[in-house]
Amino acid sequence: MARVLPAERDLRRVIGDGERVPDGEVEGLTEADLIELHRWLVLLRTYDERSVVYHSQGRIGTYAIFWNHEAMQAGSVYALEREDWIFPSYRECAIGLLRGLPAETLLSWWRGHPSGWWNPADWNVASICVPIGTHVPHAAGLAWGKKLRGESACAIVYFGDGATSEGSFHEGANLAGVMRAPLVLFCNNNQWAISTPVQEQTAAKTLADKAAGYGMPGVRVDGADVLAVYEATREAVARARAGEGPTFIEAVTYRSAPHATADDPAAYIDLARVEEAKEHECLGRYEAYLRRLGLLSDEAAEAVRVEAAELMRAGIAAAEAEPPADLGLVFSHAYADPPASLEDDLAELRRILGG
Ligand SMILES: Cc1ncc(C[n+]2csc(CCOP(=O)(O)OP(=O)(O)O)c2C)c(N)n1
Ligand SMILES: [Mg+2]
Repeated sequence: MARVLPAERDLRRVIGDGERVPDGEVEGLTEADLIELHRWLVLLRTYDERSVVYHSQGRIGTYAIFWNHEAMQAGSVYALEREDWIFPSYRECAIGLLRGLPAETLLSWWRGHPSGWWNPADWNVASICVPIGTHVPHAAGLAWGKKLRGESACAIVYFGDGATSEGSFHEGANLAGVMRAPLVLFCNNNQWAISTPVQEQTAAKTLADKAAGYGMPGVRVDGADVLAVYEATREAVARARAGEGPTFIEAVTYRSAPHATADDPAAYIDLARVEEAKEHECLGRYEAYLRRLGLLSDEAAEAVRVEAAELMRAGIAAAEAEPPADLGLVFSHAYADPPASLEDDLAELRRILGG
């Protein structure tokens, strides 16, 4: 048993372990809700596992794996209404699937193809943010705007433990606090920012402690417990809609996959700790919970997996059937009047690559 880090103490949990720790339940969730949440988890898990395979086959580019982060994403989105806005980071790249965004679009994004772009207003899902934390002020601004217009919608913004060291995180959190913006700041604390451990990221005892500095509550949950995440987010959303302002949620897990397909964590991570995290990964834990309640059979689980696998198969086929994008796109949208040197570069690119 690995050492329990401060990050992992006193976390809110609903799902027990089938032995010593009893199962709890979340008021208001029906059996149909519990089963739908399972479908969402499987959808995300399948997207992630297939993407790693597609990357190794050279069919998508470098990919940021989110294996064992699915409970944070599914649990929190389940607490939202369709009118609420989602601001994902690269770690939540596939979260739009939960709103019906096609797998083809997301896979095209990872193929670097313009058919991977979408209009955020069609899904209330902002574009995937790769710069760390720069979307936090965007989300704060959108949420504040909703409040100024007297609308009931709120926003949720996802970022990692490392992002809490970025200026834009602090600017966004401060603005949301001062304006009492209806915003949920959702921190995926997977305890690593690539190779920097959370203990070297902050001198604070917990990341949730940072919330106090912005006058908002900081809540800590087990990030591999989809029901605890759902319940904490539901409370944060209720606060937001009631005009009580933002909430910071710190959802704790342990990154049990490489940072991305270009990373070799064996160079820095505690591999025994990774194995332990894998043993308690969020989908398996939730399936065991559903089975204890008599809500999941082998056949039902298999049917959900087959449905998700089919969605991915169709998605990658459609993404690969897209005609190549015009090379001129590499240079457009940067200048109203492009300098001549760019024209020369484009001509050279066309000569080398054709098209
Ligand atoms: C502004 C900025 N600086 C640096 C990077 C390079 N970078 C990519 S991922 C990453 C670590 C982020 O860690 P964390 O916020 O914990 O998120 P996680 O990847 O663990 O989900 C860094 C520093 C970046 N993308 N953007
Ligand atoms: Mg991290």
